Amino acid sequence: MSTAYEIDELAYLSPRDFANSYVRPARPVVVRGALDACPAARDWTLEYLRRNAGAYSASLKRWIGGGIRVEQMPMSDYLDEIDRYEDAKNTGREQEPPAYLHDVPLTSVFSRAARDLASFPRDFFPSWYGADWTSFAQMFLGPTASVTPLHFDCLLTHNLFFQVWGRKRFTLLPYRELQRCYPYDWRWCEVDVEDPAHDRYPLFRDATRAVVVVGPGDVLYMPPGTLHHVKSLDCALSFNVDWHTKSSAIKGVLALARGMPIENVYYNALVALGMWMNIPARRVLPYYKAYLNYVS
Ligand SMILES: O=C(O)CCC(=O)C(=O)O
Ligand SMILES: [Fe+2]
Repeated sequence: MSTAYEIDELAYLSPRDFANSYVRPARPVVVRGALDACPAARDWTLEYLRRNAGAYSASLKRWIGGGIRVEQMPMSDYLDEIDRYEDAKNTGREQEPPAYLHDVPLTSVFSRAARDLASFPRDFFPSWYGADWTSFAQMFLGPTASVTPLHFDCLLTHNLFFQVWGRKRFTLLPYRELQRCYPYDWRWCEVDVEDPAHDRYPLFRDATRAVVVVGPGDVLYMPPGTLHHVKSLDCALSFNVDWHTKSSAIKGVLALARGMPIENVYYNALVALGMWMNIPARRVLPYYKAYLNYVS
């Protein structure tokens, strides 16, 4: 049987304890309500999106047969689709769910993200990111039951995941369990944690895993390589920051030898160069930006 993999849940965590007790030993952690004081937690509603980003061309994803299909749609139409789907669900009518607005640059949708998140302590991130950390954030908006299949983050970055509203259920496995999850295409896994088909994927039975539900205001930390499957329990808005330390950036370059795609290595090299040569994040960002729209 699988053995336990514990995730600490805290009501408060200082940046220093975060670095020493979680980042350094590569332990995941959830900080409940860490976003509560930020205007983003209150202001970033569906109505706000309709008013301020209705014309934004939303890049939506569906996972089909081991691949990803991307479609474009104006945000206002996407919000209509979500409304229709959630209404139908609430009255017991089943419909094909809308696709998932998945992993797009946060500031392209929330132009005032830096201001609306300014009260989140920026020293959760290495000082290199400074006040520019929101420019590295990626957002996720999807209907109830949206799923991101099991994977690890493709640059082997640290991940701080911010749940703005709605709930998501994360199933986490440490990187050492990768081979028990039947990986393909560098970062994806064949096994479906919700329906693991043990006869086809027998190694998964013994894989250590943890389940944690994040809700409004919660922040989840995942160390580099953490395998995660994410299921939205409600219509949900989230964002994350994939970030490096000096050490993970170097490891991210050396991962070329372990099969990391060359494009990923390039993005890691940019951050490594920036961090080790003291080139400010805002000067690296123009080159790194393509990663924020990179589907892999
Ligand atoms: O929220 C999701 O559906 C996926 C999140 C994720 O994969 C990430 O933050 O890296
Ligand atoms: Fe991820």
